[in-house]
Formats: sequence, structure tokens, C-alpha cells
Amino acid sequence: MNDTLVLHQFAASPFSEKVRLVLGFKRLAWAAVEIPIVMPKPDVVALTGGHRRTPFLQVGADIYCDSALVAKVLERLRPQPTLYPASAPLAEQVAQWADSTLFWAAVPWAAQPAAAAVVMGGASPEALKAFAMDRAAFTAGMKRLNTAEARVQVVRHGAALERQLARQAGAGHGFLLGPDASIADFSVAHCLWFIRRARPVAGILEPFPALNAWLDRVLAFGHGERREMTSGEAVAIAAAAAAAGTHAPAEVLPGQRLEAGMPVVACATDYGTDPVTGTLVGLDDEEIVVRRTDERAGTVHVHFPRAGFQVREVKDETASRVETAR
Ligand SMILES: N[C@@H](CCC(=O)N[C@@H](CS)C(=O)NCC(=O)O)C(=O)O
Repeated sequence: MNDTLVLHQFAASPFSEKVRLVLGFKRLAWAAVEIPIVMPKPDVVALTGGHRRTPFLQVGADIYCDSALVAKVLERLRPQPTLYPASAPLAEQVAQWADSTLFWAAVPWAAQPAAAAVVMGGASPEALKAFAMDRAAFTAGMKRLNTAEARVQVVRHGAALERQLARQAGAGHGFLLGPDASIADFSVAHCLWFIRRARPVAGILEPFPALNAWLDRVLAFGHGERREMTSGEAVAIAAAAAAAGTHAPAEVLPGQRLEAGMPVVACATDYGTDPVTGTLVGLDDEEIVVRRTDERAGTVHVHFPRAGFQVREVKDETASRVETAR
């Protein structure tokens, strides 16, 4: 089977940068598919079944959504150096804070009108307008900070991170939670990377020397061994693996209130909540696995983390008949 690690990502995406840095930290070789920044994303949907968030990792006919789960998968494939060192027991919790609270302060600051074109890699006014409309729909129902509110929060979080990193440096430790890098470093770093990228407003980080020195250190992990791949090639890899039936082992553990073979729908609970329907093939405390079939990609297993996602049985007979007939 083709076990190439294929990361579906785009250059300006902070969560993609988080995973690119993790790939660098673990010195992995991978293929990058540059996906569209806005909808429509036909090849993304062929692989995920509707989940549109960036990034996701593909290994053959297994699709892993959400950077938190992607990090776990990369850890399974290459355990050392670890993202979850014993020296940082709160690493996942701090990462969760950064991926939500810090991220949603960094984004409105970095994407404010004075910096939007720069942060989006020199996008035209038309492209920026399309981007703003796309993301308004993507985050509908979510209360987003305005620029003034974002400034207050970025300064507040920046000052706290500065204090923490200065203390770590005083103790001879190079990383956020101690002597070892952890997933928390990558989750905080991608938010600040995005602010740095927004050059006209990046000065907000200047008063924080310990934070800047640490950010340089994390970004120096680099991106590993990257090559480019088209989305068509990635879909063909999925179809070949699907035809060979080579999916990662998945199991619905007892006591999860849902059973293998049930028609289900899974979706994120915060934003970008587009549902993915299919048949439940895996469920434990860490992961939801849904099997679904696409005309071009074949039968793929779409994996979601439990944290931040919901899965429920589809009671509607029509939906379940459609999936069972496939
Ligand atoms: N919790 C998700 C968040 C992902 C996320 O918000 N990604 C942004 C890009 S950085 C996104 O999906 N934007 C909309 C899109 O790419 O269509 C993760 O960790 O992967």
C-alpha cells in the first residue's frame, strides 16, 4: 500500500503550519497538497465527505481530520521525539487553549484590514472579499472579536506567555512547559507565526523578547522533507488503497452507546460544522471513524478526534439505506 503521508493544507493556514512544524520536529517525509482557501473544494470533499477544515492528513484511504488528531497519528507513526513528554503533563490542555482562545485572538488581529493582504500572501481585493464572505459563513453563529478586542487579548496572552517563557529560560528550559518541546509549543507557535506573518501589525509581539526567542526556536524545527502533490494524485492514492481494502484497524469499543455498522453523522461542535455521514466503524475515547464511499475516492475511513466533535446515529431511514447500499 502507498503509505505516503499526504497533508492537505495551504500556505497561509496557521493550523497547517502547526502540522508542518510537527512534521519537521519528527523529521518526517511528506507530500503537500495545496488545497483551495475558500469553497468549493471538490477534492477535499471527495476525501472527507463534507468536512472542509484545513488541514487534514491522508494515509492511503484513511483521512484524519483536525490537527490535534493528526498530531496523535504522527506520534503513533514516529514516537520519538515525543509531542507528549512526561515533563509536560498539561501539554494537551494548553494546546487546546491555544488552538481555540489564542487562535481566535490572533486571527482577527492578523487579518485586520491593515494586514489582511499581506497575511494572505498578497491576495487581491477581490480574493480578500471572497475570503471574508467564505469565513463569515464558515463561522456563522460564532461571536468573533473585533480588532480592538483582539489587540487587548493578544497583548494579555503575549504578556502571560512572556512571563512563562522567561521563567523557563531562567530554569535553563527552552520550551513552554519545561525542558522538552510538546504539542503545546506547536499550538501556541502557529498562532504567533500568523501574527508575525502579518508584518504591518506584527509589532504587537515586539515587547516580548523571551517569547520571540522561543518562537524562533520552534520555527527552526522546519517542515521536514516536503514534496508537492496534486489533489488528483491524492484522490487516486485513496481510490487504490480503498480498492485494496487497506484501512487502518478500527474498532467500536463496548460502552460507547453506539455500535459498529450504525449509520451515523459526525461533525465539529464549534465552527465549520459541515456533517459527514456514513457507517460507524470505529469509536473509542480518542477517535471516531466513519466509513463512507465516494465515486472517485472509493470507500474511505474518515477519522475525527472525540474532543471538539460529535457523532450520533442517523435515524432517517433514507440516509441509512443510501449508505448501506454502497
Ligand atoms: N480545530 C481545527 C481547526 C482548523 C481550522 O480552523 N482551520 C482553518 C484554517 S487555519 C480552516 O479550516 N479554515 C477554513 C478552511 O480552510 O476552509 C484543527 O485543529 O485542525
